Amino acid sequence: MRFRPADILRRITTTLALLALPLVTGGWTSGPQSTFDTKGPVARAQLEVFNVTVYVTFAVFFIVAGILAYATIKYKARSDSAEKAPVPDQGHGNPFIELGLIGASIAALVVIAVPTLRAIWYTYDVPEAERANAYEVNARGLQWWFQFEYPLEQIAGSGQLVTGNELVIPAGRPVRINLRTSDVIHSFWVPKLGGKVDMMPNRGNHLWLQADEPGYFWGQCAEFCGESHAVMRFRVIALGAEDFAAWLENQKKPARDVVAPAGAKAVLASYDMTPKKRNAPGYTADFDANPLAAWTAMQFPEKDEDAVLVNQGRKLFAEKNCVTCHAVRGHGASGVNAPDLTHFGARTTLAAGLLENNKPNLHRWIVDPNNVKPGNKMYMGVNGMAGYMTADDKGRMTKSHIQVNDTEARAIVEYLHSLK
Ligand code: HEC
Ligand SMILES: [Cu+2]
Repeated sequence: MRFRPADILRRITTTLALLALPLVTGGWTSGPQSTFDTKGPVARAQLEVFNVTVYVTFAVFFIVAGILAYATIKYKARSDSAEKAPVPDQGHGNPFIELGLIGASIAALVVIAVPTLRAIWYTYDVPEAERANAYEVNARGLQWWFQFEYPLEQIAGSGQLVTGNELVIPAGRPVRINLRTSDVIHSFWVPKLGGKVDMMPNRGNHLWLQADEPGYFWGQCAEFCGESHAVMRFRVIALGAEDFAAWLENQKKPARDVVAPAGAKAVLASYDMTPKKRNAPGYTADFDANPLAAWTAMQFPEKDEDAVLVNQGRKLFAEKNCVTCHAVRGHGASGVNAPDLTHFGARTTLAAGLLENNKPNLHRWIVDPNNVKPGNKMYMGVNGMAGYMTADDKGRMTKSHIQVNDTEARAIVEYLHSLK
């Protein structure tokens, strides 16, 4: 088979054009999990290491590919007789070229090593000078969701503040995150802010990150940890100093009580159950356009809250055994195997960042969690607590333990959304 130089050139340009396509269209540089769109110093340090490595390896690639292309075209056999000609005398290498190549390789590695080592030290822990200003939280991985503990925020009678799946941090301050796991290895990663560091059994890892400004960021478990690994997500919400203090104050309060006026009747709230599909399943356009504003709006009780329904839901939450796994501080629920729901109504996502926390999505989750997130522990049971399914006497997951019908789900949704 013979290639003409024009053919080779066409192939090379097509390949390069294909590789460059995501760059041109912004496919690599935007999106909620892009590491190119950095929003904090740790992520920037990591991007810098990536860039330096890319520049050096691209330079090596173009030099080698250029020499190869030059030799291929220039010394190509252009006729049948040239093709059959004997191989010319082979040289034995030139010591200057060989030493030069060794030297150049070492130089290239040094160019990569210097910023790499600097970044390893910088990203390992909060810099000495800023330690006094740092905030500290613990992040714990569980199949397949995240728990966040605030050791600096103690609540009388119930220990430290605990939340799930949404980590709220102060913007403009370094945050040291102690990484723990309750089961297998997970990994903590917030692409725009920093990561990833593994959460290892019996080993205390940590990392730090900082958000330049208030914002809403996506996080993701980055270590394969079982069936729902790919949808083990979380969010980081960075707030200005005042907003952060206000958020903490509200979180430390027990769950909100909603009192129904005497004689009030429930109006069955109706909502469209069609799943909304945009960038991520269940996300609405409003939410995508400004997630931080959507988050802020969720901190306040809903205007059309149905007090009677809320209280029916509160009763059902206990009757359906949701309390065996979930805690709702102040409402008699103190389960420890699942996300704390004390202020669940103020979170923007559900099922570990998988879906927007709106009523139709929450409804789907409560009626049939396995349909939303296959294999999850709310459905399968966890630590000996029966979930929606429970084992029969032969250990098979067959009997359905918790069943929630549509009417009941509407009440539970109203209750959970009242928990601001
Ligand atoms: C066997 C323990 C168990 C029981 C019982 C249980 N859950 Fe859960 N629940 C979980 C676990 C585990 C998760 C996290 C699932 C995931 O994201 O993988 C969860 C997640 C949730 C979430 C989403 C929380 C978040 O921050 O993403 C809601 C809401 C919820 N459960 C409501 C309920 C309701 C209502 C009931 C009762 C009808 C109930 N759960 C019963 C274990 C349980
Ligand atoms: Cu994981």
